[in-house]
Amino acid sequence: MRPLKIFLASLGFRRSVLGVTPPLGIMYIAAYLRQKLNVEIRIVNQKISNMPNDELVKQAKEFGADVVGLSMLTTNAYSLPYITSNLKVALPDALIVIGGPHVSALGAKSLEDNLADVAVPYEGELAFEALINAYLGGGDMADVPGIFRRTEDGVVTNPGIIPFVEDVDSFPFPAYDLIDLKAYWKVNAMTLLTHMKYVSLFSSRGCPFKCVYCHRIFGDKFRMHSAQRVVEEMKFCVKKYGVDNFEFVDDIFNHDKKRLFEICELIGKLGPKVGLSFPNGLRVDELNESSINALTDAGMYYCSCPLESGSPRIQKLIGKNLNIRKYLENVEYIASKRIFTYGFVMMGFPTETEEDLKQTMEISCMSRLHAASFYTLTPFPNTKIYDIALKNNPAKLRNINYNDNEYSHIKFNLADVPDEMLFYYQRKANRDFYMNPYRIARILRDLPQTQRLPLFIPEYLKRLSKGIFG
Ligand code: B12
Ligand code: SF4
Repeated sequence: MRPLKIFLASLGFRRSVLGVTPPLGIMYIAAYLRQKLNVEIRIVNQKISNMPNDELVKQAKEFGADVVGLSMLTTNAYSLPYITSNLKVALPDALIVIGGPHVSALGAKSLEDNLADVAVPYEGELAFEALINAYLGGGDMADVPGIFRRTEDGVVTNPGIIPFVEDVDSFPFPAYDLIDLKAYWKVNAMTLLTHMKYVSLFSSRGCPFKCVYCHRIFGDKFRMHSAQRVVEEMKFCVKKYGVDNFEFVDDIFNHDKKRLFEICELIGKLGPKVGLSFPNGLRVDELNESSINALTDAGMYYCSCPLESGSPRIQKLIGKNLNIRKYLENVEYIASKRIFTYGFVMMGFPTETEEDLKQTMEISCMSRLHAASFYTLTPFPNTKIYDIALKNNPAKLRNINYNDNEYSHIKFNLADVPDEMLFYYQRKANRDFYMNPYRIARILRDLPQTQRLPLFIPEYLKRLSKGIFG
């Protein structure tokens, strides 16, 4: 029997300096499906070449796809209506499945403005397998729990929830062979560095914390790849692709302290020296000097340090409950090792006052962070912060447009201060934070690829002028 042809695409366009990472979600799904079923899979990441939508549809048709799986963030979902209606013309018999963070956020609504047949929220491997078995006649799509289906009577939500896989080591390595890894080495990675032979690793799934702005796509139970498995994957990438850099994009890599030390020890035995970066995935107040030493010895050179808010009241409100004193101490210690530290800060939380904004700015400026981004809170559906905003101020949610939004350009304001004040504090934070000769000297000393700094000046100027020109 000929293999079932599955075309998997990650949607969206690359804009400005934003990074493009290998599409791990569909790479994991591809590896899993080909282990379980007789399938031939092609992967396309629209962002890597800014492939036009028509070209994407053409490639799916040329491939002769029986099933098309589309993956996307909410900010990238705006092309779904166009892509799915053209796929329906090009491949009238193909099953179109959508998944990824957007479906986890919007649920059944993700099928409303487009022609996809099925939508899968949360972890995708088991559900996709069950769907394909049903498509091939070995079951009924109505029996796959927790998915959304288009039927003659409209969109139906199947009862139950898709189970999360407990033993994540049972997943094969993501399908590196189905992407052109070298293409990712020519564009900015999530660290915004480039020209590194790197891969992204997602070494654990799920997070037990309860930040109100977060989806927790992988549930609230921390499920981790074993240290052996993580380093085995690294070894595989080193040997097969000549990789010498690893970007961890976990939700909370350091949640299991024992595993952190084991991974670092095993990396030490890997042979060639590798670089480690954490553009995501470290909860800084859960680190201590010995874990920081272990990560540094293992090769860490870049570490993002999410603060979100410097106001203890807001920390409580958003459920992050960061220990700010410990955060500052740890940032200082990490930075003292000349590891580039990058702070993530958010402004515009519901009920946030001028006093809270000032506190956030002061904590950021007094920290030893090398760099920081002062973002605007964006409430995504299916998060608690969205429900809070809906209750406190529904009018503010009415005009939200997620399309193509990215980081600094977002202008929502759910705080208790006028827009002018919120944007004023974002501009001031950007000014006061960076206009510090010691910080500038440390950036120049510790940032890998300092020669690329001029590329970020336009972005910085946009941030410095946010709200001034409308
Ligand atoms: C790497 C990353 C990025 C990268 C690239 C992401 C990408 N794929 O394009 C960069 C740096 C560019 C980025 C940017 C942003 N990001 Co980001 N990012 C991540 C991060 C840290 C890891 C992604 C990853 O590789 N996960 C691992 C893989 C295995 O998971 P996955 O892709 O979700 O896939 C699984 C399921 O979703 C599902 N699945 C996925 N695709 C499909 C397809 C089908 C057909 C099926 C059936 C199932 C399925 O199965 C997969 C395996 O189980 C996640 C956090 C997280 N926990 O995932 C946030 C996350 C995806 N980002 C998020 C956000 C908000 C953003 C920004 C919008 C931030 C901002 N305000 O500017 C920007 C987007 C800007 C833009 N315009 O594009 C949110 C998404 C929310 C949403 N509703 O879309 C997340 C979930 C963080 C969070 N906890 O809220 N991000
Ligand atoms: S620590 Fe990170 S992944 Fe966990 S709930 Fe908070 S934002 Fe989400």
